[in-house]
Amino acid sequence: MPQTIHAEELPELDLKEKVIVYNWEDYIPEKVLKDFTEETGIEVEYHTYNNNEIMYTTLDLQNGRGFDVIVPSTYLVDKMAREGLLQPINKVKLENFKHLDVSLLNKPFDQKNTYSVPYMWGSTAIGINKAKVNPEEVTSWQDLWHKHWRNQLFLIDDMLEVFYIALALDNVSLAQADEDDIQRAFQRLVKLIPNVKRVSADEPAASFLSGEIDVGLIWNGDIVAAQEEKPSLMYIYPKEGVSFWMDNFVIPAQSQNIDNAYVFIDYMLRPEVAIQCVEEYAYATANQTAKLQLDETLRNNPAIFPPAEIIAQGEFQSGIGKKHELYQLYWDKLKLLRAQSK
Ligand code: SPD
Repeated sequence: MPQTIHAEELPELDLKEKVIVYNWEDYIPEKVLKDFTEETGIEVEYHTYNNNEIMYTTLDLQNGRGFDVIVPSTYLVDKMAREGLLQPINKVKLENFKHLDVSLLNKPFDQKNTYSVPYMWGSTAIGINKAKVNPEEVTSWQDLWHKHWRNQLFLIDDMLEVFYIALALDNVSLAQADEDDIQRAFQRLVKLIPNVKRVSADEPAASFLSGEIDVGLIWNGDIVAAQEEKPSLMYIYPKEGVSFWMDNFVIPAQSQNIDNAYVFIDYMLRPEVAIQCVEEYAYATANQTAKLQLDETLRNNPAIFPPAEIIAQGEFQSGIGKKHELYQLYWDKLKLLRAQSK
């Protein structure tokens, strides 16, 4: 649903300028958007998605038009840049670019950050309700296939994350996988279907909070943020490793409010703003200055900022080139099979 900070909510301001932002759901606090408008006089027309492919399809249907700032994950930055959907970032216009963690810059999906500015990053692993599930029962991705979990699992509706877990069991990375590997992963995932109760990316922690789900594949921030309401929720890194992703600000080639897009991105790069985003959503910020100023409980939380050995063991997602279509093909087949099995 579009969420707009309307001029009537800020009666003192004469808003002539706007920026149209298309972002993941629950990823920028409303207060940040309001403060931005109050300070800059730029109205934010805010739209959300909860899946990279939905975002891409929406942009495609609109012939690349309609948005000034989007926040795709790694492999979508690569795809969108290759397809000419993005415009190069003029870093001179981003005074706060200097706050970014250099270890998160110049990644293979956008080697010189020509098109993208890191925002937040995270992992996808196993969430459990330890009041109902013994953490010892889910130490490997393989454990999710156990018949004990029949019709009980949650899966995040995120194609690559789901393929990652099946590929990891064959010790194959998302980047290396060829068609045979993807097909084998698909076959494995077909066998997981009887255990799957819900597939969603819409408020992923909601079914854990309601008690409908006690175990599943989920993004770290969503489960960590939900711990405040339900402390028995826990995030587990399986022994085979996990996939890491990063969501990044980009400016579409067809943006109509380019200057305002820069003002918006630079505002989001302010350390004090980045801190508010981590505090609200429990994802790791790419902003090193902000990270150093974070409350220790957040900075030292291994589910938010994973220890080096967990990072080394996992796979940081990158471009997947033409394999995107292949993953999509098998993902659609899986969804169809699941629908038929219900
Ligand atoms: N609620 C915001 C979640 C953002 C998650 N982005 C994850 C992308 C992983 N492919």
